[in-house]
Amino acid sequence: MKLTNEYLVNVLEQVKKRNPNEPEFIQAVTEVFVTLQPVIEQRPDLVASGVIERLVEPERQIIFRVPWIDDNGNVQVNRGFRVQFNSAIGPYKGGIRLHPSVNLSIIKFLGFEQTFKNSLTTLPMGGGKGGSDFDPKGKSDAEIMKFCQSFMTELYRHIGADLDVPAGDIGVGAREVGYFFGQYKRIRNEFTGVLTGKGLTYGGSLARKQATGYGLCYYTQEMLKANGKSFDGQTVVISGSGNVAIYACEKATELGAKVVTLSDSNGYIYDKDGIDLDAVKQIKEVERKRISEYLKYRPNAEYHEGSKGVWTVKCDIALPCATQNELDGEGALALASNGCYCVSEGANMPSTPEAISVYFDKKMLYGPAKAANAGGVATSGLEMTQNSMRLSWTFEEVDEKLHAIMVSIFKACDEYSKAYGMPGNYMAGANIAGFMKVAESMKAQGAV
Ligand code: NDP
Ligand code: 2IT
Repeated sequence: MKLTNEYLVNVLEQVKKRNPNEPEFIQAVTEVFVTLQPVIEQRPDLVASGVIERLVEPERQIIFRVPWIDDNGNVQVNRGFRVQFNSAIGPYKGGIRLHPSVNLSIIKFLGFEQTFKNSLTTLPMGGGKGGSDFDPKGKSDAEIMKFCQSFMTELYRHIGADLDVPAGDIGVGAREVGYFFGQYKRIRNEFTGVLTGKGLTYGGSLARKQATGYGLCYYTQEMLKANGKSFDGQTVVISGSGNVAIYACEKATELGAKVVTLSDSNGYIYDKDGIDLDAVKQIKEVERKRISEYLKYRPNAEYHEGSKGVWTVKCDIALPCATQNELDGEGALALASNGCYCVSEGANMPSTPEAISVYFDKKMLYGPAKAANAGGVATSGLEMTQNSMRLSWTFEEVDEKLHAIMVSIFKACDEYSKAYGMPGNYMAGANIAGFMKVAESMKAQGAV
């Protein structure tokens, strides 16, 4: 699909002019605009109320210095970000990413997509995202704590349980959320549900850790079912070996699939007998080591340098769960030529536009990130609910709600794709369904 709608072409030109040097943000906006064309043609009222121009401009962007002292007594300085993108349907909500590649473009693309994703969850959450170019790799626990405390020493004044509720993303799990929470509580002198993904002893939700990976598989299962297929007996390739990848691997295996790969930024492992997840959890969650260590547990598995090679492994279903633009046109063609018929996204924007074109050309099933990985933030929403009620639900209760949400997200993608004349295009379905709720809310609240 091409962007031909004159109005959207003009707005996109403005976005490009106003945000030079932000390729990821422009990529995310372009994808959404292409799929919104039929809506714009039918809804001149949304154009008249300036919804589109407002949607692409964050409500607030905060950039700050994060100084901290390393273990050698040296001062280190990182850059911190929080982009509060859209609060039309609820308080800003979205993760914090700690990775050396973090910059404003990446945080803005993530915050923009989060707005649509959160809308799809059916829960009242706006869109936001934050992060820093801090690299957690090789840092001691004390350094991680000092960084997190310094980051929160500025961030605390911009967030709150009814204002903006951060959580984890790349490089941020329960350990970092714990340090953020402790510092927030100390400065504010207030114990509130200001972050999600917390530890279970102080307000965290059961099943939040599993939620993104499990949710990805629940969504994919619905998409497969609607197309006469299932996970049972299928070979699955997963990239990444972090929080999303691990629990996608666990659920896909439980649903009868054989997962044969995982990766990190250095390379990928191939285990033809199926990934031994206990070994992976030990390496990644306990020891925080590289995925190449897997061969110590399973000497018959293979390790290959270079993460992109993972897409050359023969499979039926691919679940990219590492990072943006990890799967390009060449990777998509390699998947297709090996018989892969389904790509469903655990990571945010893992497929380049060229890869997405291949999925459509080859008539593959494509589960877009905003829908397929929404289980994480949906369960964060459930954590907020539990915190507000000062109650906690059992694992089964949360998992059941997560499952129901993912089923309803697939249903929305399917119905909207059909209603706008693009049956089976779940990317368009997700973008339109997510957009409609936000757009109606923005129109109703006036030009704010
Ligand atoms: P983790 O930090 O737990 O794991 C990230 C994984 O991706 C690691 O294996 C990491 O390898 C790999 N990775 C990260 N950056 C790169 C890169 N530039 N090139 C190659 N590999 C890379 O993060 P999560 O599992 O939480 O997040 C994975 C993806 O899922 C991200 O896109 C995130 O935005 C998305 N997501 C996460 C949710 C959550 O709840 N956590 C919810 C929804 C989406 P290495 O160790 O070598 O860096
Ligand atoms: O991209 C995402 O949806 C997340 N990193 C989870 C955000 C959250 O608030 O749980």
